[in-house]
Amino acid sequence: MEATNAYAQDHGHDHPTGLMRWITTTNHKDIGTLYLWFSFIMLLAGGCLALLIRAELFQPGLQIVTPEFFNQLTTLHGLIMVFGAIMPAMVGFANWQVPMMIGAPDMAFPRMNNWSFWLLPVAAIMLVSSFFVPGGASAGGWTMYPPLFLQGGISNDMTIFAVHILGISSIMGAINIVTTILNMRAPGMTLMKMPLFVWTWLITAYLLIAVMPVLAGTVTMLLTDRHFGTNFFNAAGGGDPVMFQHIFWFFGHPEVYIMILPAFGIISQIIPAFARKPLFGYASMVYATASIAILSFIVWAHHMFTTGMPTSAQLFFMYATMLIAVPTGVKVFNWVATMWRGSMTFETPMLFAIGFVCLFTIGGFTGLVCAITPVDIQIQDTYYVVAHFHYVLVSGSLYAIFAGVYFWLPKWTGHMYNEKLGKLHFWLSTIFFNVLFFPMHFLGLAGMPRRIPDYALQFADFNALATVGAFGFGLSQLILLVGVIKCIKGGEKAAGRTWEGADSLEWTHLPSPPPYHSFVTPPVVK
Ligand code: CU1
Repeated sequence: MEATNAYAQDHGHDHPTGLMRWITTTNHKDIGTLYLWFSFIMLLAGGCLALLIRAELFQPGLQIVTPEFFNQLTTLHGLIMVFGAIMPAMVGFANWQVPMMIGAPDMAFPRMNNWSFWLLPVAAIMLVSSFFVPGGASAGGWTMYPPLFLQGGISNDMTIFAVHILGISSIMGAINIVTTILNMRAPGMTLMKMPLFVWTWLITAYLLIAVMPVLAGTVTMLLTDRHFGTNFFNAAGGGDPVMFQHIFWFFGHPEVYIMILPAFGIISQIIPAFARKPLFGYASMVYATASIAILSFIVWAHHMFTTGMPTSAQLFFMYATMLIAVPTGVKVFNWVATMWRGSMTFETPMLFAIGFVCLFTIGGFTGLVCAITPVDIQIQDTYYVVAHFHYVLVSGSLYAIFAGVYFWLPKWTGHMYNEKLGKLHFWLSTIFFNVLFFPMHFLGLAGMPRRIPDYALQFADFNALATVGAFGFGLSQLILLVGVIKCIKGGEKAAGRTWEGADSLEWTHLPSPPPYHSFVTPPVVK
C-alpha cells in the first residue's frame, strides 16, 4: 500500500481506523478518552447496583432481593465504583492533561499505556460476571475480610484475580505518569512551576506504586489460604484474620487519597480560572498534598478501632488521623482565599468546584468525628460511616470528575457543552445528593447498621427519603450523558483559548492577589 502520511511511512500502513484504532492506540488522548468512557459505563453499572440496594431499603422488610443477593450488591457496588469508576476516570484525566500541561508529546511509555487501559475491561468483565456463577458474587463486602472471604465459591477467586489485574493496570499507569512527569517536562517547566493537577497526580502515582502491591499481596494470601493450604488468616490453622485488616487498610487508607488527591488537583485548576486570580498559596498546596500522602500511611487502624487494640495504639491512630485535617484545612483555606475578591463567574465547572469545596468539607468533618476512637466504637459499621465516605467520594471525587469533564470538554472536543444542561445537571445532582446521603448521618447516629437488607421501623422515614434521593441522583446523571454526547457531536465552537485562557499556565506563577492588569474581566460564556 502507498504510504500516505508520516505514520504510514514509519509503519508501512495507514492509521488503523474504526475499532482497531481504539484497540491499538498509543495516543494519550485516545487512551484518556477510553479511560473516561470506561469509567462512565462503570459508574452507571455501579449506580444500578446502588439503586437496587436503595430500592430494597425503601421500606423495612424484604421486598426485592434476598439477603444473600443484597450483600453481593453492596460488595460489587463498592468494588465497581472504587476500581472501575473513580480511579479510571482520574487516570483518564491524567492521560489527557498531564502531557499537555507539562509540554510533553505523549506519555513516556505509549504501548504500556495501551496495555494499562485494556486490562481494565478484562477485570471488569471478570468482576461483573461473578454475579452469574454458582453461589453468586462475593458477599463479604468490598474489603474482602476473612473469615467470610475464605468461604464462598468461585466468585471470591474471580474477585481476587480481578483485583490482581486492576492492580497491574494501576501500577503500570502510575509508572507511566511518574516517568512522564519526571523526564518529559518542557525546558523551563521546573517541578515548582507545574500545574497543581500534575503535582497531585505525581504524588498519587507514588501512592499507587507503594500500596497496590500490598493489596495484591494480601489478596494473594487470601487465595493461598483458600486453595493451597496456607493459614495466614485462618484462625483454625493458627492464622490471624485481623492481620488481613491491617494489611488491607495499609493499602485502603492511602487508596482514599488516591481517589481524592487528583480531585484536589482538578479543583485547584478550576477555581483560579473562574475566580480570575492565580491559585492562592501554590507552594503550600504542593506541601499540603505531600503531607497528606505521607500521613495517609500511618492512620490505617482507624478502620479497625473495634477489633481490639492497646489504648496507646488507639490514641496514636486517632491523633495521626486528626493530623490530616491540618493540610486538608490548608487546601480548603487556599481555595477560599483564591475566590476571595476574585471576579467570579459560575459556569458549570465552577459550580461543581464550589459544590466540591462545600460538600467535601462536610465529609472531611464527619471523618474527624469518625476518627475520635470512643465515638467510632459507637458508630462503626453504621450508616454514619456510609454517609461520611459518600460525602468524600461522591461530592468529593465524583464532583471533581464532573467539574473536570465540563472544564476540559471544550478543549477535548473543540465544542462548547450546553451550559443550561450543565447547570441543570449540577443543581439536580446537588439537591438529590443531599436528599440521598444527609439523612444517613441521622440513621447512623440512631444505630442503623450498614450492609443489612432489612431494618427496624424507626428508620423507615429517612430510608424512604434516601431512596427518593438515590433515584433522583441516578436519573440526573443521564443529563451528563446527553450533554457530553451533544458536545462531542457538535454545538457551539469552543474559543481558541477556552475560558479566555484563564485555565492556562500564565496563572500558575503570578503572585496572589495578582497585579491589576492581569485580571481577565469579561465573563466567558454567554
Ligand atoms: Cu482511612
